[in-house]
Amino acid sequence: TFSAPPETPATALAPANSAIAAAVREGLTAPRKSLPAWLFYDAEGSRLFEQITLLPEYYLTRTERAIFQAEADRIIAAAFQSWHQATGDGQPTPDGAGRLRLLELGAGTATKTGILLAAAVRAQGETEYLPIDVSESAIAEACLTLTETLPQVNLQPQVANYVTDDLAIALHDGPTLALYIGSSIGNFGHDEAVAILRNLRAQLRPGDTLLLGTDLVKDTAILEAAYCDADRVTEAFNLNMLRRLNRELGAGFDLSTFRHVARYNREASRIEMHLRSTRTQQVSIPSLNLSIPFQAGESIHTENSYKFTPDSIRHLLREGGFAVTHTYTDPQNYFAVTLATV
Ligand code: AVI
Repeated sequence: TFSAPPETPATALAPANSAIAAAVREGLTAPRKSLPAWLFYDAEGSRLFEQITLLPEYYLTRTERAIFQAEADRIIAAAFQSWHQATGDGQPTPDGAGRLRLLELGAGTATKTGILLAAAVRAQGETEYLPIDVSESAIAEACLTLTETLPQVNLQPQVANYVTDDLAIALHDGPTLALYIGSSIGNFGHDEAVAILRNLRAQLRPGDTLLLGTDLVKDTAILEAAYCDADRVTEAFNLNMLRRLNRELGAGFDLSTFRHVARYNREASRIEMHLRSTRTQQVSIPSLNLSIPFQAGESIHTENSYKFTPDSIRHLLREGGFAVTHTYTDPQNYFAVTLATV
């Protein structure tokens, strides 16, 4: 059992911690325990995720990058083509009207985006880029790198949460190519994923395009290895969530009593990550006046990472208000980059 006396509301914590407190209270007092995946990304979690993207088992990042390297010029040309078909407008004029701008949801540090931006610069010269991210520091880092490497990119960063808030994007007198890459959409369930696409769709006009990066369904062993690597970086990434709760909420998780679990659920088409308690125990979270009971073998569900097929991508996009025009993939068919139009 747990106790949650009303005299210690989550709002008594520092404001930055109140969202965390509410999520932890809700997730750990439910019959099936869970914590939201956004809790992974404190400074240490973001550093560990960067390390994951370099692991030999984690094929996602390097495969998507290779697709961009091979297809960037064609992707930019296809985005122009879609705009041309919908509006009849031709090439950008010398005063800059009709230029393609790039917008990115969850831009992070935008390392792969540079490949697409460079292709846009090759096609039209000066290019506007609107990175949108909840993390101000990630956007600042992205802008710093791009200013040095691609001076023809004109940066219009926006700090916003595209999951919880309506987007508000400035009007533009040419085509917009929106990027939602890195398989980020895979960390949301179907309804939330559709809501994110519709939120974006509401800001776009006929002929604008979306480039969506998604991981594809494949052999279970390959998928599970990507989330359970030999160097145990993903284990550290998963356990860091508990370390964060210890630090930020004063929770008493003993990390040595939780095991990292990553399993592919084929019916649901998703990798599920869990933290499994190796023993029966109570974990106290004094700042929330909670004591959380764990049975031996009971787990906290920390993440879903959905895997797609060409059909499921097309259906998801259609529900979000987009029609697929082009699909780009790698020779092994591990990852898909899909261009869709409004
Ligand atoms: C950020 N996201 C796309 C990653 C994924 O593959 O679902 C997060 C991750 N979790 C464990 N490893 C990587």
